[in-house]
Formats: sequence, C-alpha cells, structure tokens
Amino acid sequence: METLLEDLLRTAEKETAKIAEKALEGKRITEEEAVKLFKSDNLTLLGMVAEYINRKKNGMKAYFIVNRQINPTNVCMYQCDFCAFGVTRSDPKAYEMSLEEILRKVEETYRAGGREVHIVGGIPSHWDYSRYVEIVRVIKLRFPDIVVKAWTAVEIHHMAKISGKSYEDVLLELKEAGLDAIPGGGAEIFSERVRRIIAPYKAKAEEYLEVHRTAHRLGIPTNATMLYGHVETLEERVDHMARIRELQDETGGFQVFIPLAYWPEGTRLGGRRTSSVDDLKTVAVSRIFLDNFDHIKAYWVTLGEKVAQVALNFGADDLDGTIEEERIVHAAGTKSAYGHSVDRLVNLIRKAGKVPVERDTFYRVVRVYEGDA
Ligand code: V47
Ligand code: SF4
Repeated sequence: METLLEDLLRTAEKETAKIAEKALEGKRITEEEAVKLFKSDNLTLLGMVAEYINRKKNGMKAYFIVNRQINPTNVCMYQCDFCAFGVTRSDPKAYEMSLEEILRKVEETYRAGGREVHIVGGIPSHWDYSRYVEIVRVIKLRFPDIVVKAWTAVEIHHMAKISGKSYEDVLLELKEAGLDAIPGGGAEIFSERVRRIIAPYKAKAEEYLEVHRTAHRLGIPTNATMLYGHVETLEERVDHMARIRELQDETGGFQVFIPLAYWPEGTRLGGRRTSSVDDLKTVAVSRIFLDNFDHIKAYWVTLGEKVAQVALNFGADDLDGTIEEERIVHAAGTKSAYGHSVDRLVNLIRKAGKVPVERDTFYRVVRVYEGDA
C-alpha cells in the first residue's frame, strides 16, 4: 500500500518532489533547491520529509533541559532596530544585576535540579572586560556542577575589542574561568544588506563565524541561530544557513540550529509577526538543508507552545528548556510563558506524540520519560 509520504511525492509539483526525493535519499540539497522549497506551497510534504530525516537522526525522542536564562543587564550600546530588550542606560527600564543577584538566581535553579545557566545580555559601554570573566568565574566557583553557557559571539567580539585581546585569548580566559558552551544569539541574518538595516553596529557575519570557529577549535561547543521574518528575503535566509552549514562542515562544533521567529512589538523596526505556516516551513527547510546538524530546536518562546509542538513533527527534536525567566522576546511581545515546569514540558512533548527526554547542554540523556505517567 502506498504510504502518505509516497502519495504526497506522487501528487506534488515535479520540481518540489525531485528535491524532496533527493533529501530523502540522504543527499545534500543546494541553496537554490532550498529556496525552491521555501517558495513551495506544499507544507505537508516539506513537513513529512523533514520529519523523516529527523526520525532517522533522533527517533521519537524530543529533548528538553532544566535550565535558566539570566540576562545580567539590558543596557546596550548597539540598539539594534529589531530588539525591544536592549535600552540606553538612562531608560527607566534599564537594569543591571549585581553578582549577588546573579548568584541567587543560579542557586535557585541549582536547588531545583537545573543543569544549565544560559547567560546573555545587552552590551553596556561602561562594563569592562573583567566583569564578563568574573560573572563566569563566581558562578563556577560556587556551583561547579552547573553548566555555564554564556555570552554570544557578539559579546565575545566586544570583549576582544575592549580588551585588545584576540578571540582565542578571550575564549581561553573564559574557558579557564568555567565557560562550558556558547549560545547561538547574535547571528540574526548574515547578509550585509540586512545587517545594515537591522543591526548596523554589532559584530558582522564574518566576526560571528570566526568567534564560533575559534571556540570549536578550542573544544567549546556552540549553537547557531537565525532571526527570520523581518526584512530578509528567502534567498538571504538560505544564504545564512549555507554559511552555518559550511562552518559545520569545517569544524563539527555546532550542537543545534535554532530558527528564531521575529516579534515586532515595541521595536523600532516594527512590522508583523511571522505566520505559523512560515514558522513550520522554516523549521522544515532548516532540518532538510542542514544535513550536518544533529538537532533543530523548536524554541517555544518565539514559536509559542502550540506551534512548537507541531514543529516537533516538522523536523525539530528539541524544545529548549524550563528557562524560568525569558526577557528578550517578552520585551518584543511574545505571548508564551516566561518559563515552564518540567511537568509542563513533558506534557507538551507527549501531546505532540514524542518521547520526552531530559538532556544536558551537550545532548547527553539525563532521563527518558517512558510511558504515560
Ligand atoms: O540574538 C532579539 C533574538 C536572540 C528579538 O543558543 C529576538 O541555545 C525575536 O539566541 N524577536 C537571543 N527574537 C536568544 C538566543 C537563544 C535563545 C534560546 C536558546 C539559544 C541557544 C539562543 O534573541 C538574539 C536575537 O536574535 N531576538 N530581539 C525579537 N524582537
Ligand atoms: Fe543589544 Fe543584543 Fe538587543 Fe542588539 S539584540 S540591541 S546587541 S541586546
């Protein structure tokens, strides 16, 4: 009997079916082919192909982590137009956490069984380099078991600039202080045209990629992101993913790719929210295109819980984590929760038909939630 996938392939437009078949055979698709997939209306086929590839890699597992995001400050000299989180120092919303405050948050998370703190913030012009290193050092000294995933490539580029050190020296110092991994933020869209419009002052594409390349060389795993749904073209989205795929070919140091849906509220850039069709298509095409990535994250904060659940059947295998206190996308209007309990994440995954698996930062399995209870 013909399977649904075979049926969809047979009835699909010829060109889309050909690209889908190529991907199903495990062959790498080209940038032009990825753009064609984005332009295709056949969302069902894209989802099924992406999910076929995901199941070959991850089976029925869908991962989550018990973690916490900490944003030590929202003061930021870059003022990217898509960001409602970063403010000037004189803004009434501006805040800066003390080391004690940060430690209190880490302690809360640690006591609740948390395994990771994800630390990123604005870029205040008055912070010196040692402050970034100190934050990592004091956390690790007090909580040696907790994984410190901290500072985006944009922050590391900035540290290199203000300290006069190379990326390698900054990363070695952070590593020595206790840095375990680097999150994927700051990538946005690599195209120079887009960066000039939405984020003219922060690290450029080559700088972002070079920080990640250096981290991989030093044995520090990193993540990659893509902020989509603002002013970029589909070609620019694919170009972004192609540059990430190329670096992954070179180093193998990326753990996961995270498409981030743009939220416009309160931003200078404005615009509209992405549609769930675009969100699911972006998850699916990234799963199909990034053949050298093990994991694709359906970040529930930007997708919303429901679309994130559907995305777990459109090629994604990870929801991120409990988070506790998300501030960046909430500043831009997301309607998702600020954080979720483990029970809630387990339920979201089960209802999506997948097996919930608690993981650590490095995708090592902590606990598999078999059965219904
Ligand atoms: O770089 C900023 C994005 C990123 C908006 O590595 C926005 O595991 C939507 O990178 N609408 C930070 N997004 C978050 C991030 C991340 C999150 C979760 C896990 C990981 C990981 C990384 O948030 C920024 C930017 O791309 N962002 N403003 C906005 N208006
Ligand atoms: Fe600052 Fe990052 Fe927001 Fe840009 S995205 S304004 S660098 S906090």
